[in-house]
Formats: sequence, structure tokens, C-alpha cells
Amino acid sequence: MTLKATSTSEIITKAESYDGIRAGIVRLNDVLSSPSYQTPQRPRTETQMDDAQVASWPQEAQTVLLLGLRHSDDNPRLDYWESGDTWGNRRLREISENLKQWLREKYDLAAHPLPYHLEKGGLFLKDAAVLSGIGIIGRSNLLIHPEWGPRIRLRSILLEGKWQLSEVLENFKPCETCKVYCQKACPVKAFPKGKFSRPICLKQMNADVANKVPEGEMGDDGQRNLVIKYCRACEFACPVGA
Ligand code: B12
Repeated sequence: MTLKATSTSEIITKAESYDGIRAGIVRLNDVLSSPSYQTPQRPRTETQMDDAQVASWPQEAQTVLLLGLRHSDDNPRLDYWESGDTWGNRRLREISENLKQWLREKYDLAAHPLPYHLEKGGLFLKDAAVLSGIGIIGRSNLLIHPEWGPRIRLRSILLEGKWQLSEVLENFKPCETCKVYCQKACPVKAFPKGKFSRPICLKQMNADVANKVPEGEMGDDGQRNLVIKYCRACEFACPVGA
């Protein structure tokens, strides 16, 4: 089934009607052939999340609706890991469910929100976001959105059928003339020779897990919940969207 271009733009407009959301549409097969899928050893992560496992993707679902939620400096709580997930992920999951319902009512189409982790049936989200025109990959190794810079978090929904695709961003090359503030800001120097090192970055992430802080919601015991505040130094140093 190929839907008309008007339907595609209606869906993007609907998704972007949620506060702080940008959206794009990309072919699933294009995501599955992107650079992250060519890496010989797929990195695994141990963190648990509220997401349910998706055992298999429906065969008719050939398109990906990509969502990006703004995580601005003045709303750090969105990034806090509290009681099994981040607040940003909870918001993205809620918006995905609303969109799923809307797509069924409006187009009689099945949509399948995907989990965050690859291990649970998710996609490599930065690659999908580049290919759906939401941003580009910067020297921080993060997705850079033209308005919000790297201060954006991602989520994907599988859609049935073939859709008019979003266009990738052309002529947005902010890192070409930048003094690479992101790499210089890294507390553990995770960019040896200018390239992102996952094991070095992980040292910082593990230290953040070990240093939870009582800045969450008020618990039953009258104490604030412990939260993980993952490092965002490379992200906050980026002048794009600052
Ligand atoms: C595992 C993981 C981690 C691991 C390992 C990260 C890694 N890059 O290997 C650890 C725990 C270290 C980590 C750290 C962080 N993470 Co993380 N992480 C993930 C996760 C679950 C998978 C990423 C992954 O394994 N990628 C595969 C590896 C091999 O590829 P890569 O290093 O990312 O590089 C690829 C791309 O850059 C791509 N690429 C490069 N150029 C181009 C060009 C084109 C055209 C295309 C298509 C692709 C492409 O190719 C590279 C591989 O060859 C994703 C969520 C998801 N489902 O995708 C979040 C995710 C990438 N993380 C995210 C964030 C925010 C962070 C942190 C800032 C911590 C935090 N506060 O949350 C740091 C930042 C580290 C950094 N500078 O990259 C965000 C990124 C948002 C953004 N704006 O980019 C994501 C998307 C999650 C989300 N909530 O939206 N993370």
C-alpha cells in the first residue's frame, strides 16, 4: 500500500503537534543497511527499562516513523533515570501510543511502537534519525538537530505499508567549522584521536550509575527517589541549539 504524500505530511504534522517533537519517515530496509548495522560486534547494554520485548516485527511493517523529543538544558529531569526509565522515554512512549491510536482511527493502519534497546527489538535510533532527515551525526557521535543541537532523544514506530519518505538534511554541517567543544568537554577523554571510544565513555556512565542522587519524586518513606544523572558534557558543550 502506498499512501499519498498528503498523508505523510499529515502524519508528520500530527506527530510534531506534540510539544517538543520533531518527526521523520524512513524505509525500514534503509535503516537496516545503515552504518551501525555494519559494525562487526554489536555493543550490548545491560540497563533494564520498562519496555516490553518485541519478539518479531510484522512483515507488512516496512516503514519507520522516527520521533525526536527535545531535552533542553532547562528541563534536565527528562534525562533522569528514575524507577526503571527516564522521564523522556516515558513521554515518548506515551506519544507513540497516542499516535498508534490516531493512525488506526484515521487511516485504519496498524502501527507498532518499538522499544529503546536493540536487545528488546529496537533499532539503532541515530542512524534512523539521520536517514529520516531529523539531523546529522556530529563529532560528539551524537545526532545534531538544526534547532536543538544534540539535546534530543529518539524513539521509533513501525508503520505498515510504503510511505512517501522524508528528505535527509542537506547543507547542515555545523561541525566543519567548530572548535570541537564536545570532545574537549569530556571528563574521561572518550575521544582519543578524535574518535568516540565506547569503553572509555562507559567508565563515566558506570560511575554515574554508582553515584545516584536523591533528586527524584518523593517516595513513600518521605525521601526523594534516587536518580541516575547520566553525563551530558559532550551534549551541553555543543553550540548548536545552546
Ligand atoms: C548503547 C548506547 C550507549 C552506550 C554505547 C554508545 C555507543 N555509541 O556505542 C553508552 C552507555 C556508552 C552510551 C552513552 C551515551 N548515550 Co547512548 N545509546 C546507546 C543505544 C542504546 C545504542 C547505541 C549504539 O550501540 N550504537 C551503535 C554503535 C556501533 O554506533 P555509534 O557509536 O552510535 O556510531 C554510529 C553512528 O554514529 C553512525 N553514523 C555515523 N555517521 C553516520 C552517517 C549516516 C548517514 C548514518 C545513517 C549513520 C552514521 O555510524 C556509527 C557506526 O559506524 C542508543 C539507543 C538506540 N536504540 O539507538 C542510545 C543513544 C545513542 N544514547 C544517547 C545518549 C544521549 C547518550 C549519552 C549522552 C548519555 C546520556 N545522557 O543519555 C552518552 C553519549 C555518548 C556519545 N557521545 O556518543 C541518545 C543519543 C541522542 C542524540 N542526540 O544523539 C540515544 C539515541 C538514546 C536516546 N535516548 O535517544 N550510549
